Amino acid sequence: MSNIVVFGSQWGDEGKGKIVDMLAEKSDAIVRFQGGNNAGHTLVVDGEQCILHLIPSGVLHPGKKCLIGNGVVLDPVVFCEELDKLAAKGIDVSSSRMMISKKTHIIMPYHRLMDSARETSKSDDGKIGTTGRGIGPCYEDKMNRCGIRAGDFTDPALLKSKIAKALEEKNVLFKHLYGAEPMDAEAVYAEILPVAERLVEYLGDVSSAIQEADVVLFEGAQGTHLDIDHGTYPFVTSSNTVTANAASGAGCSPRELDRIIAIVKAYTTRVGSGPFATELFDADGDYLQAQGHEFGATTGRKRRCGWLDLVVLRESARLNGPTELAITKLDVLSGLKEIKLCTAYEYKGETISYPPQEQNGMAYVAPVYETMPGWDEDITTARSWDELPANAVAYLKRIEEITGVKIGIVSVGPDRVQTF
Ligand code: 2SA
Ligand code: GDP
Ligand code: MG
Repeated sequence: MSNIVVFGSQWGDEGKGKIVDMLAEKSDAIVRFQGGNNAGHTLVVDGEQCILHLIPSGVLHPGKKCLIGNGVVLDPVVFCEELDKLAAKGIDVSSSRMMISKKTHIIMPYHRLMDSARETSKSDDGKIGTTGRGIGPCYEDKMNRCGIRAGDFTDPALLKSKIAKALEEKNVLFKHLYGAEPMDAEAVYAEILPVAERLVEYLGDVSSAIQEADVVLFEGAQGTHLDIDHGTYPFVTSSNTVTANAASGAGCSPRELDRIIAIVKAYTTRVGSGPFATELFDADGDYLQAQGHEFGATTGRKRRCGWLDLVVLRESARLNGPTELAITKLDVLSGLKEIKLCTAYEYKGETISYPPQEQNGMAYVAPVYETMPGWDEDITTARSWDELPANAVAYLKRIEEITGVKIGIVSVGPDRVQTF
């Protein structure tokens, strides 16, 4: 059997969690390789909803290994809360199946404070609209080579000295630049120590665990256009969300990545700031938001909605090399008279097929649309292509045609079983 990578091909919230949960049944291990608890991955099984932020979306399948790779930034307090919530539902979250790489970087309270202080200090048009979870500041410390890693939890003296060192610099910024209260190193250490001690038993060598599993499912978070290099910079997250990072963020060779599944929402959403060419500000946009229940799974923010952008998908295909597409939320489009697809952009007097490369170029493109007829039927009980209305099939076929990638999975509702 071959390993699988699941990634978001738009701006996140494509329904990765649902598809990972579904594919986990036939996998041995599920591994997160980037991002942190900014992610909100929603699973629905027998009508019961479960939102995961850090723990891989395979956890509801007994016995599957759940791994946190080195490329993740982990808030240990949130991780413990998630363990406790799942345990209360009777799910095994013991260290016999859960593992955190010793190389995973740790989100500290001062990262969360830095995240919110920075956002508050920015003018409205400069705000990124982060989730406020401390993601960016934690990755900054990683790159600056002063981060705290999960492996440091085994050495309290080292942990204490790293906290003190980090705060020497950050407290100057808090006090003099952001007008925030400086943090006390002793208090931060005292807060983190019990959580650190609890997590020691979960630390391990994720690279080896991947080698030992027959089928590994790599679970991407956020989406390609939030990638730190390839996304709509600076309105992006602070990690590489593209599939190439599945290997380095989990600790294996790119040759281990076989089947690559692009998760594509049948329309487009974005949460947070940043350009969004096909965004709708009319009744159709409201319809997508309401029918799709488009609210952030972590922050509860209303998601911005718009038509499917195939320029965005073409770029995702180029960057990620998908072997197939998984189209989600097709059911949300039922009831629309006409559906639009953006096939190109007008930009600086030219028609272009890929997003502009210069910073914020996406803010100045005008979408070129194709219009297709919609359908009225409720498709949430469809379990094969044959059970879809002809117009829905035509819409899917057009997506295949323009992206040049075949559709392998179609999702017509939030529940695990609403898929074919
Ligand atoms: P951050 O917190 O530094 O990663 O924020 C930077 C940008 O990345 C966006 N971002 C996301 N976009 C979509 N979904 C995400 N997860 C949650 C969800 C979001 C929520 O599942 O709905 O609940 O609001 C996610 N995480 C980060 C973020 O909006 C910024 O634009
Ligand atoms: P992720 O971050 O990519 O895992 O996606 P989220 O969980 O943040 O958002 C996707 C939302 O759509 C969740 O509420 C899912 O339960 C829901 N969802 C997933 N697939 C479908 C689908 O095919 N149809 C409908 N109506 N909802 C879906
Ligand atoms: Mg999400």
